[in-house]
Amino acid sequence: MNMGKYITLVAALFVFTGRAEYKPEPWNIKAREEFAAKRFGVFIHWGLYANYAQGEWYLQHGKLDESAYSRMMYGFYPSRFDAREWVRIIKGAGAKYITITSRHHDGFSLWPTKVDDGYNIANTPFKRDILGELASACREEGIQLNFYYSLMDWHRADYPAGFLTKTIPFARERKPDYAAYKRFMLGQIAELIDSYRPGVIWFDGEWEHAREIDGKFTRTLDWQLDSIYDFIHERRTLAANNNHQPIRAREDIQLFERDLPGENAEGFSKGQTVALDRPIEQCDVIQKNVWGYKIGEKSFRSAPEVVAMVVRAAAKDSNLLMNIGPDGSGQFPAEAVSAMAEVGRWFAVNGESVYGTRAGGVGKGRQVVSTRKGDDVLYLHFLDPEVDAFSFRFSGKVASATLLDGGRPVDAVCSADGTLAVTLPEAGQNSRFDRVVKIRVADR
Ligand code: FHN
Repeated sequence: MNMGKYITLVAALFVFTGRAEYKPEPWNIKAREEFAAKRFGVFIHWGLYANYAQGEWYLQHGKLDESAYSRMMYGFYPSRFDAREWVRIIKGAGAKYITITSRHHDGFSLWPTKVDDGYNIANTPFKRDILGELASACREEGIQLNFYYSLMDWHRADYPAGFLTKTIPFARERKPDYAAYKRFMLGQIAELIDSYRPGVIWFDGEWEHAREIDGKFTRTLDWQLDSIYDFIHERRTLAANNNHQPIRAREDIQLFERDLPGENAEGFSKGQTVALDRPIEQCDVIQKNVWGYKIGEKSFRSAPEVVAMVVRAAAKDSNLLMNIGPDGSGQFPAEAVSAMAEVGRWFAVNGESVYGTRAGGVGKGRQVVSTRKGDDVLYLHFLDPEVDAFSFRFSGKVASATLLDGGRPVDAVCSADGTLAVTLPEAGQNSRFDRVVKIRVADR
């Protein structure tokens, strides 16, 4: 479209809707691209709930009284918290960024915020600025830090309680006032951005006021999200929203909770069409079924499972954000630490087949998937230890085909009918893990 036509179109839209069509700025597009290239991040759900060790929803699931739950602030002392150690483990796993709950639904803030009623880390016996320490450690190690931020709040009286928040026994008088609550959120977001320079503000909880009621999609609160997103963008930070809805113009990253983009296996992504013009991120849990640490949950994902999840996500043009819930002492569960170390060993050898790649476009269900770098390199990921061969339609010429781990040549035979048949050499010792074949495509 030439510039004249574009200006006319924008002007027409402005007259028609009263506002100009949103157009991301160049910094914003660049930040999106850099985010997408990272492909693997670690989510951290941590707050007062870690002390109860019953998952991050314990206040609501445990049918607790909010005033009783929040007293844990006076007993929060994670004596083993060491931001550098967290970052060492995460970086060692091959992850390129961290997204931590600055404030989850329970409303407790992990930094010494000046704009709340005192429900934050500064008033615990621990006192230390957790986000500040983590931000410094991330900066030292070149890891991006992002902040999860809950829109829904189970603690503040001015938050207009939706269907879930209403179920929580609340000792004070509720005085819903969205204007006041929004001012509070913007004050916190400005603090977070100015103090710690995150890459992304990652929202959650909008869904308490946007959901199906009697078969009809209904909004029970106007969150005024566009103005919140503009506020974040003015500060050169990306905005994302885990709202389980189709993406909006101002949202920089499309989020899928526990579902691969376009699949709705967990039922969170009904009606969420896949955005083709935005980075995508799938989040999931390493300690199964919970985000915040739960002492009785013994089931953890293994390293090959985590690798397969990252790879399957990358093969769908998506990042994977794998969650770890530290315990009340401030440490990651031992099972997660050992799995992540193994994941890191896989990434040290095979990382190039994930970082900075795009969807490869060929594959066989969940067993074989692919990623690519431009038109020159295709990576075939053999995720099922039982599958050692794969054929697909291929119009180019193969310059070389090798196993990424060790560099052994791989049989890659082109047929006259335009099929490329790839057969792995004998399965290596590493076959619990994704085996990657790197195919270099010859110049035409
Ligand atoms: O309710 C939260 C849950 O605790 C967790 O934070 C996840 C992460 O994606 N999001 C919500 C559920 O959609």
